[in-house]
Amino acid sequence: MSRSHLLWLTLFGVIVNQAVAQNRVAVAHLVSQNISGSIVFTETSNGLQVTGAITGLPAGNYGFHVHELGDTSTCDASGAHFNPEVTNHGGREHNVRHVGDLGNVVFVGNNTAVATVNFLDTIITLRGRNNILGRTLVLHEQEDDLGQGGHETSLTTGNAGARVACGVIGIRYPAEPWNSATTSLPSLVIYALSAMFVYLSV
Ligand SMILES: *[C@@H]1O[C@H](CO)[C@@H](O)[C@H](O)[C@H]1NC(C)=O
Ligand SMILES: *[C@@H]1O[C@H](CO)[C@@H](O)[C@H](O)[C@H]1NC(C)=O
Ligand SMILES: [Cu+2]
Repeated sequence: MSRSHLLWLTLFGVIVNQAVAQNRVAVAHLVSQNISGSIVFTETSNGLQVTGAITGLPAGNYGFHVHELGDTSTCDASGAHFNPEVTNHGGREHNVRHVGDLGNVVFVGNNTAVATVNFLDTIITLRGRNNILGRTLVLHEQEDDLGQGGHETSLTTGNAGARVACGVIGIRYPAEPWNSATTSLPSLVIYALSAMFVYLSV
């Protein structure tokens, strides 16, 4: 086999590898004395779809963020907002926001209020620099003012108050390693075959 064949084979392997890279899914469970909820993060071609439901708070708006550490020994142990670009706090749809700023969840209902969560976010990811895997999803006791409340903590936390529930964001799918940008079993097979051809040809 010639070197140009090898080059094409390797290129083919890389392209197929990209094509078969699976969409990743992560999950976080928010549990405390009165609160119960599960939030799922699903990769799509347009961003990360965030879906789920939370119960246990009165109707209203409550701050909802990804915090930087995966330590939930207490919700305070999860550190500050995930903010790799070191910006001011903002709303989910603002140009200036922490990566972890997901705005508010809205609880609706009189006796048993429920927050239904369903939005697409183009900033948080499950790979690369803004990967939220292993960090913590936090629900606050107050509304996030999205940086616009004029309070001394508006530009750092949105003045959202204490943390009432939190959960580490973990792998739901696939079970195979997430360490490479494009992991999947078929891609590993293709790389192994490419390497074998290179070995046999030299
Ligand atoms: C849970 O709800 C009960 C009843 O409303 C309340 O008394 C209690 O303080 C709540 N617990 C927490 C941690 O908010
Ligand atoms: C809450 O109760 C009020 C009055 O009882 C009613 O008009 C309203 O529709 C209820 N809201 C929800 C979300 O159930
Ligand atoms: Cu927060």
